[in-house]
Amino acid sequence: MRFSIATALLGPAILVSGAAIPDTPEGVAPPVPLNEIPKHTMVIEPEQLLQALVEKGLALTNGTILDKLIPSAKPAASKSNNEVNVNAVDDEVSIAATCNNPRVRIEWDSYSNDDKNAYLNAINCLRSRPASGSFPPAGNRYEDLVRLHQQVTDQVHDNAKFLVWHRYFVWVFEDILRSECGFDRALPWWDEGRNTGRFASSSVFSGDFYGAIAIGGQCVTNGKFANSNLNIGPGSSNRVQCLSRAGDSTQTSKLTEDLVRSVNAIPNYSEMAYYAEGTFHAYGHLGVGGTQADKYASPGDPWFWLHHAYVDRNFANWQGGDPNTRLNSINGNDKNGNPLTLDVMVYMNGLRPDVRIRDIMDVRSEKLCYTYQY
Ligand SMILES: *[C@@H]1O[C@H](CO)[C@@H](O)[C@H](O)[C@H]1NC(C)=O
Ligand SMILES: *[C@@H]1O[C@H](CO)[C@@H](O)[C@H](O)[C@H]1NC(C)=O
Ligand SMILES: [Cu+2]
Repeated sequence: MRFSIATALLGPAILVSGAAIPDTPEGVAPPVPLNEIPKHTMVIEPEQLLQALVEKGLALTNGTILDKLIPSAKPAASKSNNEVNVNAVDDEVSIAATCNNPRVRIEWDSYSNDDKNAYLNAINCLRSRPASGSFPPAGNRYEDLVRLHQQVTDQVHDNAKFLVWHRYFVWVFEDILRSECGFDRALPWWDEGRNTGRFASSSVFSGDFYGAIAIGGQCVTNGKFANSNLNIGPGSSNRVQCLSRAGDSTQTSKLTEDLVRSVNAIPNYSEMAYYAEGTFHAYGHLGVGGTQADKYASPGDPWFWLHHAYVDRNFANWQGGDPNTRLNSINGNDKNGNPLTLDVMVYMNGLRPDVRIRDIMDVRSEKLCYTYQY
């Protein structure tokens, strides 16, 4: 298997032509130079995914999934209009204990401006709260989460625990946002495949919300998180640095709806998880770049949660393709080569109670109790 580490390392820092790089304002630490950021290196090119699918007999042609390939990759046959009812509790799924009224995570474009502002303000609320003291050198409550991610990065990346750990991590973030900053709305996710190659012109990266993306590794100086100092990272080290980005549309151009459908056409959990991590997951991190490309400290850029909710939504959709099997079994190994089972623990290092994988396989479980708009 050929990993395009070169692409990851040499990925160009694309600047919007003509845009001046703003000086770092007083009190804002300089960005981590791009070549000092320990980036996500598990990167699988779309061509490699295609090749793997051909080898597995899940052949694709012309970049589009053939319907005949995998029945389970298609929407459930009974949903004949194939539009998912936002409020529907899927009564075909009678397996795990299901909650009666799951929260529906809403796609960014369906999320009102009022919701967007409330959500980003709630994140800033967490960033203004004191750290717990259990995750030094976190400088605020939000950074407790960043530090936790940094602590466990090697356990929960590059192996089959990746999807389940991050599922629970996003849920814990949401739970903290609700309980400590009064956030009482739906959690958003962003349909990145629908924005392939044009992240820079989306409202997400506008001055109203997350701020600019195509700034060549410089500090983010507009939007809700302008001129932020971060205390966690780069990598597994810690020093004060600004929130930075280095948008790279060559990465985000690879992140298409077809690509996600292709990954989700793989019936084997650990193989699907491997390609999910190395393709759309990696392209999103590297495509936003700067802080977000840091494998350890990427939650320092709050865009992380939109991205990982999207990764989780793709996982949930994959599970929905064959719920009887995919909500009730797991395979693959942890970092040490031990097989994952439904009884394996998912750790939050005290931020929230640890859970077993079985508690979080179904997003509609009593524990999690959410679903996705589509
Ligand atoms: C590509 O594949 C799709 C799905 O099978 C098919 O509908 C479409 O006609 C194909 N396009 C070409 C140019 O062959
Ligand atoms: C799933 O894929 C893994 C990795 O390729 C393999 O070891 C395992 O046997 C597969 N499981 C099934 C049920 O095919
Ligand atoms: Cu991660």
